Amino acid sequence: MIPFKLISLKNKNKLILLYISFILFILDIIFISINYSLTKKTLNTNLLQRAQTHQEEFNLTLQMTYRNMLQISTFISQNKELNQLFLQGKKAVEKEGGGAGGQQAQQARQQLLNKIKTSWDYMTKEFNIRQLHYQLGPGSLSFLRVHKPEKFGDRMDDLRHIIVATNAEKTIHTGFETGRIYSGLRGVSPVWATDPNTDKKVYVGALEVGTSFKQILPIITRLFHVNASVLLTKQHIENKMWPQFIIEYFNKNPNINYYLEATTSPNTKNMLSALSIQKDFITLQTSLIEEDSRYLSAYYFPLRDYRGTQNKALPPSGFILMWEDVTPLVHAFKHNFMINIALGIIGFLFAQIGLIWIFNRENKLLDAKQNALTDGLTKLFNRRYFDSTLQRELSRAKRYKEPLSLIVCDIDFFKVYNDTYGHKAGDECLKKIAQILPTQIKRSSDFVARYGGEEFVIVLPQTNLKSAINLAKKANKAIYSLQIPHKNSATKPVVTLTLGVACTQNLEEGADLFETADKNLYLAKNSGRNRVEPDI
Ligand code: GH3
Ligand code: MG
Ligand code: MG
Repeated sequence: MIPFKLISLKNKNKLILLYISFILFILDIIFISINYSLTKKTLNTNLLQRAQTHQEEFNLTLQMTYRNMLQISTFISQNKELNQLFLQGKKAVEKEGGGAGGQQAQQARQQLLNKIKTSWDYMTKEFNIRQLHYQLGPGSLSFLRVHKPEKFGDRMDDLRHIIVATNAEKTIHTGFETGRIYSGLRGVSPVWATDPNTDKKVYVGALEVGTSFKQILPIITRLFHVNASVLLTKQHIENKMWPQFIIEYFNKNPNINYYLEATTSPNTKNMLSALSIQKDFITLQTSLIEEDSRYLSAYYFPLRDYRGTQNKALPPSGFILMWEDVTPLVHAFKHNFMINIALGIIGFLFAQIGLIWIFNRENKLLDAKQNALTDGLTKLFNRRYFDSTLQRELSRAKRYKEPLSLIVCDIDFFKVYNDTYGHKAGDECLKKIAQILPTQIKRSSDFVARYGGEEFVIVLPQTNLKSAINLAKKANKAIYSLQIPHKNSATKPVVTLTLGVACTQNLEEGADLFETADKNLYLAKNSGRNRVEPDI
C-alpha cells in the first residue's frame, strides 16, 4: 500500500499553493483597480477644481468689468455741467416732438459731445471701453452715443432692459445684453440735474458705459492661461441681432449651433465638435479631450444675460467655454498607473516565488519522510513504520481494551521461484503481491507493510481473531487467484502465500503478538503451506 497520508498531504499542499496564489492574484487585481480608480479620481477632482477655479476667475472678471463700467458711468453722471446739457437736450426733445428732437435738441447734443469727447477718446484708447450712451426714459430713447455721435433718436425698449430698468427705478444697474451687432457688458447710472427754472432736482435719463466680451476675454487668457469663448444660443440672438446677420452667420458655419460672440482662440469650432454638449446643461461641465497626443481639458458653464439673471425661469443665453492643455497632468496620471501595475506584478511575482520556495521545501520534507517510511520496491510501508506503528496500536488497543490483530504473510518457496525465474521476475512477483494485499483491507486504520524479503504484515486494529483469520484466508485466495506460475513449487504450480494470524485478545499469558503470529506462520509452513494458521 502506498502511504496515502503523505501523498494526500503533498496534493493538499499543491492545492493550498494554488488557492493562496489565486487569492494573491485576486488581491493584486483588486489592489491595482483600487489604485487605478483612486488615481483617476484624483485626476478628475484635479480637473474639476481647475474648472471651478476658471469659472470663478471668469465670474470675477465679469463682475469687475461691470464694476468698472459702473464706476465710470457714476463718475460722469455726477458732472453738473454735462447733466445740465443732457437736461437741455431732454427738454428740447420733448418740445420738438420726441424721437431725435429738432434743432435745439441737436444743439444740446453737440455741446454735450464737445464737452466729453476728449476725455472719452482718451478713455477708449487707454482702456477697454466701447460705449458711452446717454438715453432718455421712459424706456430707452437714444439721445447721444458718444462713441457713435451720428446715430441717435432711436428707441430700443425691447433690447436695452438694463436702461429701461434704470430709467424706471432711477437706480444703478449692471449686466450684459445682446444688441444688434454684439453683446454689451453694461454699467448704467441714473442722471439727475437741477432744473434752472424750478431749482428742483429732476431725473434726466440713464448713462450707459459699456464694453464687450471681445475686450475682456483676452484679459482672462493672459492672466489665467486658459482659452475662452463666449457662445450664444440661436434662440437668444434671434430678435436681438440683425436677422440678415444671423442668417449669414449660420450659413457660413453650418455645423455649429451656437453663435460665437467672442473667443481668444481660433480652435473653438474644433473644440465644439470634439465635445458633445448637452442642450440644457445647467451646471459646470468638464471634459477631457485627446488630440494628437495632447490632452485638453474643457470646462463649460451657462451664461445668463441681464434678463436671465433677473428671471431664472428663462433659459441661459449661451455658455462660456474654456479649455487648457493638461498633457503633463494626464501623463503624470498614466505614469502613476504604470508604476502601480508594475508594482502589482512585481509584488505578485515575489509573493509567488516565496510561496513556491516554501511549498517546495515542505514537499521535500514530505518526500524525505515518505522515503524513510516506505519500501522502495513495493511502495508499501517499511519495517520501520511497521515497528513504530505496531507499538502505538498495541498501546491504544490496551488503553481502549480493544482487540488488535496481526497477520504475518510469507511467500511459499520463493527462493525456488528466484532460482527458477530469476531475481528480476522475483521482484515483479513481490510487486504484484504488494499490489493485491492492500486491496484486502477495508478500514483506514488497517495497513500493510513489507516486513522484509518475501514477508508482509497486515495490522488490523479493532479486529478480533476470527475476522483476522477470515481476512487472511481471503488474502490467501486472492494471491492464489493471481495464478502467477511457479512450476517448481512443492504446493501448487502457482505462487501461494502462507499466513500466520494472532490477536491480542487470544494471546497466551505474557506472549508477544508478533511472535505468536510468526509462530503460527511457522506452524502453517510446517503443515503444508498455502494456508492460514490458526484455521478456525
Ligand atoms: P519458505 O516456503 O519456507 O518460505 O521458503 P522460501 O524459499 O520462501 O524461504 P527462504 O527464507 O528460504 O527464502 C526467501 C527468499 O526470498 C530468499 C531470497 O532470495 C528471496 N528474497 C528476499 N528478498 C527478495 C527480494 O527483494 N527480491 C527477490 N527477487 N527475492 C527476494
Ligand atoms: Mg521467509
Ligand atoms: Mg518464503
